[in-house]
Amino acid sequence: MNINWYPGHMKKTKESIKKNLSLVDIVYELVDARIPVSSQNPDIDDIIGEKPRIKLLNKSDLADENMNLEWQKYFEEKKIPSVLIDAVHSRGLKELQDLTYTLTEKKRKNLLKKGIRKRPIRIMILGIPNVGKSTLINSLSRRKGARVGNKPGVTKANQWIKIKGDLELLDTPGILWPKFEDEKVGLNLAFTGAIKDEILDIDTLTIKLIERLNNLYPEHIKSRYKVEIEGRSPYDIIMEIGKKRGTILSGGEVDFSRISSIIIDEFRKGKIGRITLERPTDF
Ligand SMILES: Nc1nc2c(ncn2[C@@H]2O[C@H](COP(=O)(O)OP(=O)(O)O)[C@@H](O)[C@H]2O)c(=O)[nH]1
Ligand SMILES: [Mg+2]
Repeated sequence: MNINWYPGHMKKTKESIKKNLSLVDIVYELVDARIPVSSQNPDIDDIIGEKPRIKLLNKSDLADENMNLEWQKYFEEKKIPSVLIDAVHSRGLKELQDLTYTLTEKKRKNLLKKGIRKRPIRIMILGIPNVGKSTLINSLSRRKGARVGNKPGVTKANQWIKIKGDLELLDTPGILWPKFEDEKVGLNLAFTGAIKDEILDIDTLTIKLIERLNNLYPEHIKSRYKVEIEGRSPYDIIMEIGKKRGTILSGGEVDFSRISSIIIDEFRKGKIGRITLERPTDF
């Protein structure tokens, strides 16, 4: 990850997030809909505590539509409200706002009862790197981008962005670490591009990806690359794709690394199809 996580840093991060949490009424916890478990922080429940929370299954445009629904069911059973969103294309944001109002209704009423003047409902975003936090902040603040307290001389510490009605968003998201000691998690983060080609060389990563897709979405591979996959090793499949695509070295051999980066890139862009790498039934 581009952030160097070490125990001291993690402790500090946790503390500063907890401080910010005390300022908000509700948390938007962002995960990647293609890998909802691998893209979450292992200590998230402890960090959020009793604060109302919405699990945002972001990049849902890249994930398998059936699996999106399965994951929502899974979180519903765990009493965690969730919304499918696509931060790039601003999809799911209306539903998110409605749910935010619903989940903060009690708080709103309590404030009124105590005679506290109407104040905005405050939100903060939490998530691991590359899960889409900045993109979401931009989408949410696009129309009503006016910043509160963003004047010269006003401390930069906490800036609130008005998003809609009486909703305000903390402009700095809480950046958390994934469960990076887990090899499976590392692979999932590498496949989806959350970790940029740091843990494995691209050739091995692509072999592992094809192996995974052969099990989960064989039809996607066949229809994207028009290759036979039955009885073939991932290595052979990649070689075959290389031949078809003409990624050939001057000696006539397939340029394995080049075709590997093409395949990984196409996967990350959703060109192989909508794919979810984790299944609720495995958890
Ligand atoms: N397809 C798709 N891409 C997304 C979505 N949200 C974010 N991204 C992309 O994911 C990458 C990381 O997003 P960014 O907002 O920088 O992540 P951050 O590190 O959490 O702030 C960028 O290339 C975004 O364009 C989404 O909902 N769908
Ligand atoms: Mg960011």
